[in-house]
Amino acid sequence: DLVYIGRALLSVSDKTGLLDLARALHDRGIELISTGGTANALRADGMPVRDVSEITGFPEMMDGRVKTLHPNVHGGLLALRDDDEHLLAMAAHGIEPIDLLVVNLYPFEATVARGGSYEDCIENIDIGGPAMIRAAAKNHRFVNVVTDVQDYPALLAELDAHDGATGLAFRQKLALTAYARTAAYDSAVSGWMAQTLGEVPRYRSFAGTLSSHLRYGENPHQAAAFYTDGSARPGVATARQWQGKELSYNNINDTDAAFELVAEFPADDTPAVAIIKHANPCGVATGATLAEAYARAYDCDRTSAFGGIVALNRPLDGPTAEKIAEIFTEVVIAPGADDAAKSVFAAKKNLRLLTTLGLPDPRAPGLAVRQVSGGFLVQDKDTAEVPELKVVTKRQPTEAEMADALIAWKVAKHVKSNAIVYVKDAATVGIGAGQMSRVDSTRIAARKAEDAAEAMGLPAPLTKGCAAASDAFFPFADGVEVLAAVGATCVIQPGGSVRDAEVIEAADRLGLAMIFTGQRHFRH
Ligand code: 93A
Repeated sequence: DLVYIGRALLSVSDKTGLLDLARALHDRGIELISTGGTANALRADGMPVRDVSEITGFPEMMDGRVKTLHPNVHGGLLALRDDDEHLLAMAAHGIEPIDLLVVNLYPFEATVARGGSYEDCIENIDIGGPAMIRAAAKNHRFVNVVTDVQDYPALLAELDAHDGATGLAFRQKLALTAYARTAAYDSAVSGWMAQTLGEVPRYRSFAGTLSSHLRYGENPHQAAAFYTDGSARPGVATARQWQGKELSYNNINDTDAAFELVAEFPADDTPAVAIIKHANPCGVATGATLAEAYARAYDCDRTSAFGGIVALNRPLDGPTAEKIAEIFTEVVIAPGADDAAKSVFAAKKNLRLLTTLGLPDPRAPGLAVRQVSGGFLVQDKDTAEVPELKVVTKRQPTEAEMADALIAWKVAKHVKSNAIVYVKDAATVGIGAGQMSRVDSTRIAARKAEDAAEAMGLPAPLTKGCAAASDAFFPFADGVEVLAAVGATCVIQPGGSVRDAEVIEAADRLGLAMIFTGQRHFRH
């Protein structure tokens, strides 16, 4: 099953590593054929190369839309070398075999990521490249197909190992990568069109590029890998890691949750910090300085913050780094870090520091995908901003209550349902997450606030005079009664229950101010 390579067709948009590869192939006596730009690059380096137009007998035409779409190319890739009829057809039509295809495609994904125009994106849909890749991959019994710059060294190593030939297993692996590449490419194209047209496509697949093999998944017995979709969004997928061990599956998930939450607090506003544990926030706060914001977020739940993930809405500075370094923290992510911060962390070998080029836009559209048995659910990301606030009680919230309520509302959006969030003076003082009953979340959040008071040696309750957010409406008045009992004086919630009148009446009776957002933020 060894295949010796006599002729190679090279046609690449990304010319990284091209010259070294071509030189190595040429040195092995392999004849090179190329399309326009690739041929120019090779000739400029003094390499002999045949133009593909010489093979096809046609010039490259229509702005390059038709370069390689020709039987002399596709016959050379698809012909079975051990089939008499195929060999006769080759001889009859002057088709020369092509044993190696090296193609990388027009940069469609990158064009979308940099916000290219509609026409720009369309022009970057490669047709001839995928056609050749699929042909060569189908004929992997005889043909090698390389679609990734990353595989150039492996190809040369394989040729070295087999005296200038490749083995079947190697070609099969290349073919697998080739089909995965064209599938991801077309799914990027259809995904972009669906998004642009606002349509729900009949078929849905998701494009991703392997970023790394993870040591394991959510648990050690689960294999896992991280795929990135090529988006330019600042976040865990595009962050730079300065130090610390490799990120784990759970780290990546939690870091994403932390950064998306803190991005709700614009960088040019007040410094803000979010600490995440098991995908839920265990402390979120703003402060006069970043260090103060961190300290206040930490105070919400010191126990849970241990081994947590910290996200900041502005570049990490030295004083904040020193505070964070006082306890064991898994990951810190921020839109930058200064030298003082980096030197503080340098002593903490296991702490992972990630920096991004900014905060993600929480309003940017996107899709959220969830797998179920037999399929997957797709929905728009929850990008919603508070639309219209309506005070429904006799008492209006004070300015401070309103500010706290809005922070609580932002945080509640990032807490698993049922979510209850207490905020006092721009810091969470109790978070109740992921309960089956809303009243339970309310009680748990209150108990967390008691624990926090005890941990700091402060008199309870810290919830006295706080604003409380609920991610969904209160179906009964009992939830509001619990909130009043723990000392909340202002409540923000969607409203919309058939019993809203009872709920509002209870709030009025208990002297609470209540704000309706008209919008729910379930998160499961
Ligand atoms: O416009 S195309 O779809 N039409 C073609 O026939 C064709 N053949 C190769 N694009 C085509 N290609 C692509 O051109 C390759 O996939 C590669 O990305 C690019 C290389 O062009 P050049 O060698 O001129 O830089």
